Amino acid sequence: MTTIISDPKTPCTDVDPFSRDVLEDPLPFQSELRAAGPVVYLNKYDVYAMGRYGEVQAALTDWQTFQSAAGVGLSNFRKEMPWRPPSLLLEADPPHHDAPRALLTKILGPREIRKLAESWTADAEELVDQVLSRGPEFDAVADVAAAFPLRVFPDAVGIPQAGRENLLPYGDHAFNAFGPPNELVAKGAARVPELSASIASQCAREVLTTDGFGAQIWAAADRGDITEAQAPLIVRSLLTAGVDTTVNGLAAVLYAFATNPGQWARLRDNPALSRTAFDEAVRFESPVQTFFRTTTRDIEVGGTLIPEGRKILMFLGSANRDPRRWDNPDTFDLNRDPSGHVGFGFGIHQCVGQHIARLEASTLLEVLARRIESIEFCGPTRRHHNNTLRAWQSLPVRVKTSSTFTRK
Ligand code: OVM
Repeated sequence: MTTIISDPKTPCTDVDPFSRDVLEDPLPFQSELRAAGPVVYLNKYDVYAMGRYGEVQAALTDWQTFQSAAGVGLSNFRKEMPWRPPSLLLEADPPHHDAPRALLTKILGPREIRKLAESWTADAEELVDQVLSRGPEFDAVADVAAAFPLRVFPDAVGIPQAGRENLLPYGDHAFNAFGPPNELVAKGAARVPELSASIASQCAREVLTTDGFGAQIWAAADRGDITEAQAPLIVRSLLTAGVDTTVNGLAAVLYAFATNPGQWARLRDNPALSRTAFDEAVRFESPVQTFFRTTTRDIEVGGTLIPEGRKILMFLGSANRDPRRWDNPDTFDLNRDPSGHVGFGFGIHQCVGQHIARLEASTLLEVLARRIESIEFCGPTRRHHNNTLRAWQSLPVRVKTSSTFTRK
């Protein structure tokens, strides 16, 4: 260990939060992290970490001190070449961040996207009917949580059919690449040239439909709100951030309901709870577990002096289960007000697609709640390991369909 920690009072740990053990079940480590102190040093990576809600939320709010422009992964853009051109949103700060952010805030705003609700409900009905017509057993990940976003989101962006099979693998690698260069990253590296080329080709003006989010981004370039060079990278942000995240958000809420039948009954009684349910699942499971920030100056946090230019790992998932902030944090509870969770981040970088994610979730959940009386697992559930995502590989379920729902 060559790094000298400037503050010897800072607790440290040799545990690797990106190890297979911790990825399989991060909760015990996160509990120890919160107990150890507001700031903990991760010896293996020579970085700091925060796991308590208060400090995580405050640091995400203070973008001037905790910048994103040096990269939100472990690797520092100032020292190492990034694996792809940096995102103009995620990996930028004001003033560069402003125009792309303002554009997506408008295009993906709650009012703008309301017109999608009707067709997404019809899509959800068709998908769910199709799945149920094959019998009461299916995989809630492949058949529903992945199938639904892949059915509605690429169309909403306006990308061609060809290459859509690359969206999930590309996102999986992008989220792995925020972590350390471990075997998960190595496994994805071979396909980077192919996947990057495929995604880049889907961001070009010529291939996009005239009525999607992609076309709206290019129209902003025509108006001069953004540059022509920025447009394809902003489309790329939608394709990177908008698929694996929603797939795992939907998987999270389906898992939560399968393990909490009483909560499913509550949703069926009151489908208007679908949005609360989704946000509670995002809090409970935190599909995006972590992001790094980099200090722009020396900053003291909870008695630890973090020097300028250091990486800090923000544990969103840990903050979302911090008992200092949440009553019974390990309970999935539709009675709770989950707002304030940091599962979408917090501050100027807070997920700009969150209204899209909620619309996907609410349209799907409302259809499922009408058609399905009960959900239970009928086989072993399997996690998918990713350096950043808390993900599911497989959730085999058996459902009982509603007696009020009859097929024609
Ligand atoms: C982006 C991007 C990529 C991954 C995640 C994300 C959660 C954004 O390319 O802008 O936000």
